[in-house]
Amino acid sequence: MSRSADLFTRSPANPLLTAADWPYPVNAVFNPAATVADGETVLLCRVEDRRGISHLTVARSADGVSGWRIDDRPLIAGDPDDPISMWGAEDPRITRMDELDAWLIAYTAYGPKGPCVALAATTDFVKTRSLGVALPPEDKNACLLPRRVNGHYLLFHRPVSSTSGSADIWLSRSTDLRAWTGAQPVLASRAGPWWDAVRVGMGPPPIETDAGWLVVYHGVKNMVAGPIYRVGAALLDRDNPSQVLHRSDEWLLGPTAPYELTGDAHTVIFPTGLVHDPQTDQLRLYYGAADSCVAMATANLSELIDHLRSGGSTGSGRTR
Ligand code: BMA
Repeated sequence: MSRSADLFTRSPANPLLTAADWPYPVNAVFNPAATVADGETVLLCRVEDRRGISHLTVARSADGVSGWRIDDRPLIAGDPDDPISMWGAEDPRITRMDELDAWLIAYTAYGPKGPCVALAATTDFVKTRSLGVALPPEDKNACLLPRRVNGHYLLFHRPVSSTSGSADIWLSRSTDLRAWTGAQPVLASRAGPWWDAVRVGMGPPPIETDAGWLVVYHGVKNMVAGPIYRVGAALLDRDNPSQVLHRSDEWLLGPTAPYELTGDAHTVIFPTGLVHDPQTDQLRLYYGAADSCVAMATANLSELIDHLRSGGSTGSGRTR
């Protein structure tokens, strides 16, 4: 069995994108959604402007590592007159939906009402069609599965309980991508000293494999010096994705590189984009580092699945 610490390898080109690369003045570039379109890697980056408000801008690259071409304007931004999004758009995830011949973007719309889940569709990453608010505050870290399961579109999301304060991964169902019902808990934060005890949230949209849906998620532990955001993984049942088959006990990637340790938020790896190359079986995990820049790490999909099946804990981890 591979050791959990050896599964991911950081790109030698990290950080891939920083504020200094941007074609207009910005404070930070991080938490990128990722997909492949027309043979190119497309990242939809969270860009924090010099007011502190975030929008989402596209960067494209032939190899997913270098030669980035960055749009000179946002693809998605908040509306200064709308209390739902006047504080910006954050933390997107992109799902390719073959059934719709489109990409669906789930992102956090932020305003005085709190963060909520918004959806938009695009066919070209030049213009989008808003599908509105999917889930009201406080909810974020949402992403869609790339296909329907038992006739339903499935949206993973992370509501926060106002009574217990728990912040766990749930899923909801829809037949029209507008009305979301049948919410069910999927994966809970653990407890006590665990690395994912305080909060968990879905990372990129899960990837379908023979062993189940591969989930990459972030977990948070609070330290005296502040929170640490790390990366874990799990496998969900293909036909019933609220069922956790395996979950990594150890984190698979934690902040150790200088660009992950220091930035606007120290000690943060926030995974939001995942691309699989079936030819090489390589996974590219794109993540925000220290809320300041975009970085990437690679892994082998089969090795990751073997690791989860042989060494991950079984069961939902619903410890609260
Ligand atoms: C989360 C989100 C992310 C951010 C992370 C670390 O709550 O707001 O956008 O990257 O915190 O600060």
